[in-house]
Amino acid sequence: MPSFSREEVRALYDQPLLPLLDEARRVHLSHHPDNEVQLCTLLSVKTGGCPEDCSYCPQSSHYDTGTNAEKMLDVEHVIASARRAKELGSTRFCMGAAWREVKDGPAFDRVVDMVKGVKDLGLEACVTLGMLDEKQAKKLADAGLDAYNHNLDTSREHYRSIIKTRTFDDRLRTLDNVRKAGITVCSGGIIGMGETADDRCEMLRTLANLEPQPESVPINALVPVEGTPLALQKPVDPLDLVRMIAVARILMPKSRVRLSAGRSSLSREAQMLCMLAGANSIFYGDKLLTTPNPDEDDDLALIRDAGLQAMPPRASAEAE
Ligand code: SAM
Ligand code: DTB
Ligand code: SF4
Repeated sequence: MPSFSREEVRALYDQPLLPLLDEARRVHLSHHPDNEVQLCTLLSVKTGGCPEDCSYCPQSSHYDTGTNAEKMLDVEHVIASARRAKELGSTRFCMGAAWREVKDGPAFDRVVDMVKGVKDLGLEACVTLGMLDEKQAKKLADAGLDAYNHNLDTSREHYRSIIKTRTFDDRLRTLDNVRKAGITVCSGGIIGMGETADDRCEMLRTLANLEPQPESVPINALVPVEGTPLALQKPVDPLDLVRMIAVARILMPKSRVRLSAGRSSLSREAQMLCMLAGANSIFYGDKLLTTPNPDEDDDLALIRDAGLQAMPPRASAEAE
């Protein structure tokens, strides 16, 4: 099992971009020769009013962002959205709730029903609901859930300046509960939050040293949202995103690396470089959870022009 050192990861990250891309591409092609990009659709099933204070998040009740607490969606609405996503070509449906943690009761039971409904459509199902204990994870696994998204977001050190209401260890504990329940792990992070290159490397190192490694690694570029403490952050250099994806690809050869939030401010060229660096999934559909995402048609054109193809539904029944 890999156990990467700080120095090893930093040495990878510090390579000049083209040799780094060569290596990432080589690793990518030897583990993912199919040239496929998985399309995943996100839906916020419970928006806003979150008690956590994540500095990047429009859904935190600590900040005045214009995103307010809404009622939880009903199961029928969610299944109708999932059906639409499937018709448009998505093979994975990810449902998000602005919760600090899962609490047993009717709201959680409703999520369980949503998962069952999404699975009945033959889609992969992923949820992101905040912290979770082992019993709750087991309940989701029994409903057929394929993956649980819970991002580390940044390095252990930088974490405390981004989020004060929970710890990095809380995060790792939930990932452990998810893993023990037999659900695949989706965990990644965000760049553009004032972190250093060391923070970026440490985040990737923590993910890559998990045993087993996460099956899914979303790499987000901060979407700056007015009202959040990070609203005025300098936009990330797209080549930093490329670099981050390349290092993730090399450290986690088998994982699906997802080019996640932030694509609306990237050129087609930058997105293609991300795919060259090893990204083999995007969020598809004109909305992420609360912020915009590129139009479906533009994304299909991008994939076609890159000579790639959308992953067909065949693998959708099995977990990534
Ligand atoms: N409340 C749950 C949690 O925090 O795990 C689930 C929902 S939360 C919105 C899921 C992830 O979205 C966060 O971990 C973060 O990585 C990402 N995210 C939230 N706001 C973002 C933003 N403005 N830009 C980029 N990524 C963001
Ligand atoms: C992830 O890493 N990115 C997605 C998904 N996992 C849940 C969420 C991005 C959210 C971007 C801000 C918003 O739309 O609210
Ligand atoms: Fe809440 Fe998740 Fe947003 Fe943090 S990232 S404020 S936990 S919804």
